[in-house]
Amino acid sequence: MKSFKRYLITSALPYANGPVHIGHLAGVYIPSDIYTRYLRMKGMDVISVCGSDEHGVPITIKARQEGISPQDVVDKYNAIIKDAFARFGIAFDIYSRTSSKVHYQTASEFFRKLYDAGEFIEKTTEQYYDAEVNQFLADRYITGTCPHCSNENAYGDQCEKCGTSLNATDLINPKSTLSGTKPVLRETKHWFLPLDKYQPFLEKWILEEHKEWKANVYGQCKSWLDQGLQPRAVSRDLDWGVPVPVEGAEGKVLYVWFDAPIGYISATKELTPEWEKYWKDEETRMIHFIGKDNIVFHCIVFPTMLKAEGSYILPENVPANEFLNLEGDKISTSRNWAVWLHEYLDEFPGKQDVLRYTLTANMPETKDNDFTWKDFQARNNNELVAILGNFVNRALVLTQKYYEGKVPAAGALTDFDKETIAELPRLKEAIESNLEVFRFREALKEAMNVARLGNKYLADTEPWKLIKTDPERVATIMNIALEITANLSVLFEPFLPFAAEKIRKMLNIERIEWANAGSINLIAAGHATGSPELLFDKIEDEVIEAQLAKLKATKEANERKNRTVTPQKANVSYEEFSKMDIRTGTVLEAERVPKTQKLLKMTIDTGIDKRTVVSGIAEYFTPEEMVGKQVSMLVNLEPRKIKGIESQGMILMAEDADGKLVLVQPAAKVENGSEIK
Ligand code: B3M
Ligand code: ZN
Repeated sequence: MKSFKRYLITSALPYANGPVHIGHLAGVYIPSDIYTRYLRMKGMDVISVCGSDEHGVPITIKARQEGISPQDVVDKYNAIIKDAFARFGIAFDIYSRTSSKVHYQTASEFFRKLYDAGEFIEKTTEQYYDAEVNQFLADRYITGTCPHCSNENAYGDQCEKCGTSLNATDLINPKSTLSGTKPVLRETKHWFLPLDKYQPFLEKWILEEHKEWKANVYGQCKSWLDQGLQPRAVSRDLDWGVPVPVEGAEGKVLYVWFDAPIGYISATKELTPEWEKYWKDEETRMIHFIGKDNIVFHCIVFPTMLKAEGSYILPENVPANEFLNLEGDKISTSRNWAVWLHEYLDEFPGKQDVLRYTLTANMPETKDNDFTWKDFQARNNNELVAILGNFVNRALVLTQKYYEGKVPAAGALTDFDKETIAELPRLKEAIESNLEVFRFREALKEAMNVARLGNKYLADTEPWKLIKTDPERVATIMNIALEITANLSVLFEPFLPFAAEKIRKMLNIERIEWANAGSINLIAAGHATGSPELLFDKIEDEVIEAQLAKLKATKEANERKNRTVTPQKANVSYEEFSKMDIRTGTVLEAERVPKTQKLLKMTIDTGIDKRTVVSGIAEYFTPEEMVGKQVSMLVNLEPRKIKGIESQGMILMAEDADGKLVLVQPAAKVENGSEIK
């Protein structure tokens, strides 16, 4: 085991093309926050850096959608994200942005150093180019037909229908989304990082030396390595990003996944002049908190960059979580299927810890997990209120009642007291050992067990019954109950910082170091506690129903949006239209055509004559329903044989996007044979 002097914690830089939602929180930011707070309480030298990822195609696409500049997009979302993190109490030492000057400089120098050392391969390849707008096209700017499933709206990098990842050149009928025209292939030069050259190094470093990484992370790395790494382009033809700092690279920028992780370095530089000790000293333990879709970049690409540069340390661990779903559905920014952090903070003021608690208890550590509002309510009411809040409240209220708020001195301890007290260091140790290996759910459970222990202690000792007969015993009980409360203020600090602070305020104590927790020597006898208040309050059904209604409205809006209307057909002249002879008629008889699902055979009084029509409407209308109905009918349609029956005309129907048929009828009864024009 290497020894470490300090920690550098990084959290994936959110793209500044939208706000942060609960999926981001559960995947990345709550884990990194718990871990950072824990290390700080242990008195470690630790810094936590983050910031907005402000480059890349997602930003330019958002700008196009909103009709504003990429700079406007990142300014807007950087502000929203930064503010929401601060209100939520995420303990970054710095929240920076990759559009900062320091970052441009840092990223350029980094590239330049690798370039000068001959680390890159220069390659000219053919890429799609939109001649109409004079621009090379990023994969996301090209759509076409998927060669695997024939989906006509596949992207140049992926078909979202069948999930296959594609090359833009695989698409059938490629189309530029910028101009709608067919893109042409054109030669362009780019710089490639030779990951293949670093394969042996990566195999040894990850597969042999980091077997302790989480199974999902290790597994993904292994599968990448097993497939064999290929050189990867680190530049793009785009007008948004850090310019490639070499001659002859006009119009080219660093690939966003090259510049973004360097953002961690830039942020550290901005934070402290001593940044190098966090990045270049082997005694620093660097930990990247990320989501599962970022694994390859943080475990393979960025470490290769750092290794090639030569003066940087590598991450010790890369704890990635899986994804969180919302009410059984994949969280999606474009479908607005999310609980947005900034909205939550507005709608649930003072309830940061309820969301922290729910998301930690459901953290998708080893598999995808689901957030539901009902579970949120249950966790609050049955756990935070009924267990943690209840215990803290009883301890403080009884102290107020019996001792005017002063901590009573303990007398002789019973065996039960001793057993209870002995649980404290054991639970503390269980929290620690889980946190050390990024098992946050388990750690939280153990913290909750401390509150359970307190509740059980009071329930079993029943001080409210003894106060009349044995006040001395009650003093000991309440002393221990208050010591457990003080322990809670320490042990919950990484998870529920707002509640921990409230407990400290109620106890009227300063923050206690982690090392001192687990004992019952945290508050002196005679110490005056503050006034008790409720730690958490119950969340009522109406509140949850309102959130569910909001989601339901989102779902309905999405469904409306998805209903597509068939585009208009080519124009016809009045001449052509007037050739069609459409009349009103009445159905006289109707029967199913035997051995078919859809066909009805009807006799219709057209006003001109009585004739037979076969129509594919049997799934929507029974023969009985049709008899007596007035219909609109194209009477001069060329007769044709359907299942051996000659059909002499066509009944007009309205058909919606789902294929549902509705009769087109005159609004009031008219004579059969009336012309419709
Ligand atoms: N912005 C991707 C993401 O949010 C990306 C992370 C960058 S970390 C250097 O999933
Ligand atoms: Zn497909």
